[in-house]
Amino acid sequence: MKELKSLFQEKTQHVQKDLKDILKNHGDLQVDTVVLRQVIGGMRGIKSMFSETSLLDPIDGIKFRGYSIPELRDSLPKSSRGDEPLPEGLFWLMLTGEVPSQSQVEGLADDWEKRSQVPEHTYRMIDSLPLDTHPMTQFSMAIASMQTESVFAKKYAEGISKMKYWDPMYEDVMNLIARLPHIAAYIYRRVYHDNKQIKADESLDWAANFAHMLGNNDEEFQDLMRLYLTIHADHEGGNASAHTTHLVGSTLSDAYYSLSAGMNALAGPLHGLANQEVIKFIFAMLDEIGTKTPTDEQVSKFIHKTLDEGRVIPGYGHAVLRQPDPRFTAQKKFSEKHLKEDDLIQVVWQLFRLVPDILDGLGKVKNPWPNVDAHSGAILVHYGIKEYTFYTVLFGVSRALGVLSNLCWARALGLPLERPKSVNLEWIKNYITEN
Ligand code: NMX
Ligand code: MLT
Repeated sequence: MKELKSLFQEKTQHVQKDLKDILKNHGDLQVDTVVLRQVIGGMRGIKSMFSETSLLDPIDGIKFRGYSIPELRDSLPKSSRGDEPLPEGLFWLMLTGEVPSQSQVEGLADDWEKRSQVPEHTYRMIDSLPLDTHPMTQFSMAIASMQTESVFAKKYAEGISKMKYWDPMYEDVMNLIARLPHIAAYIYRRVYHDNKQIKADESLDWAANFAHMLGNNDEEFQDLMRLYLTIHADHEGGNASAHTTHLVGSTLSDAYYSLSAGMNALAGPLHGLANQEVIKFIFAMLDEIGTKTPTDEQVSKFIHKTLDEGRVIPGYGHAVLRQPDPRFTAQKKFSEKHLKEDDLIQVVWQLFRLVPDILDGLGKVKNPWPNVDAHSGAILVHYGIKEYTFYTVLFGVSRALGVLSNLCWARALGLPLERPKSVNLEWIKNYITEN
């Protein structure tokens, strides 16, 4: 899409100039201090990365280019058949900083549709994997297998100037995003529906077509997918999937290698796999208690038992947030509108009433509130997507929008190889002695 590409280029030139001036005039300005607890404790809170697409506040939650989730729901273009924002619009916003018009998002959806042909060898590679291969493994491998198509890798091999890196990166990113729903739906239908594949419907927007290829043409489900794919897209630069994608990309690996790596980070239970863990936890609880409508006392007992076994309560806690996640709240609002009577949704809300006090009582959990993963599974079950080992793939299709727009920015701004310094125990002991 020429319009988006040239607008992106224009925007990057302004930011490039600002960064150059900032580095020249304020490059030595201190923005943070680092204590040993952070060196040993997962670098929590250290301001050390640059990412334009979104910013996370511990209390207010995520803002995409200054827009909170409720603001996005008001401002981004919508389908004529739904109330939720089109994820195409969020991608445009993250890439350019501007809210697109209706015709601009439609043009972007058309462009992705034109780029959506997945190479045959990728399907063959997926087909060669055992059916019980985790869908995230299939997804990550499928993404890596398409690296044969990388325009960036080809141009780099031909000796392209570093000033032009952004251009083939943009092409790779657009091609990849266009293909992801097709790969994800292929994996879903292969693993859970006897490989009965559903052809794309070119008349639909990106999210609705994905819903269609998964096998559900209910307009409410299509709208849920628009919301889902919008709210999971980005969570500033430091989260594990965004950071991994950025780190790998900083070596000038192309978008296929970088996203595949980012998806491997998302596949961990403390990160994106938590969405599958939440519904597993709820099903195990209901199974053990023997009812779909447990009492508060029964639920509390199960939560305590889980904690006593040395396990975490999935879907609760966060490395940055210190309030209920606005992405949880957005899903709760959707459910209040459409799914109020659903027993499983009621259990999600019951956990929301009970878990925070219990976690608070442990005296060590910094954020006892629900995160994005606490709600999504129960909604998906309602619309027939009961196969929870697939849930993180859905998260991944959305997360690609954020981490890949970041990759475009990184190449356009010429961001360097990321390479922090590590220290060993001897160094730490010497440092303590000296200080
Ligand atoms: N249940 C039980 N214990 C918890 C929880 C929880 N939900 N959250 C934090 N803690 C514990 C944590 O394990 C640690 O214990 P210890 O000192 O014994 O090692 C202690 O509380 C302090 O951890 P925090 O500083 O509060 O949390 P941290 O920043 O290290 O980790 C998470 C953040 C998200 C990894 C953590 O809250 C967690 O494990 N949550 C459950 C998994 C989850 O929902 N992950 C999804 C996050 C969102 N996403 O999609 O990525
Ligand atoms: C995310 O969406 O990436 C998670 O909430 C984790 C994080 O922000 O660290």
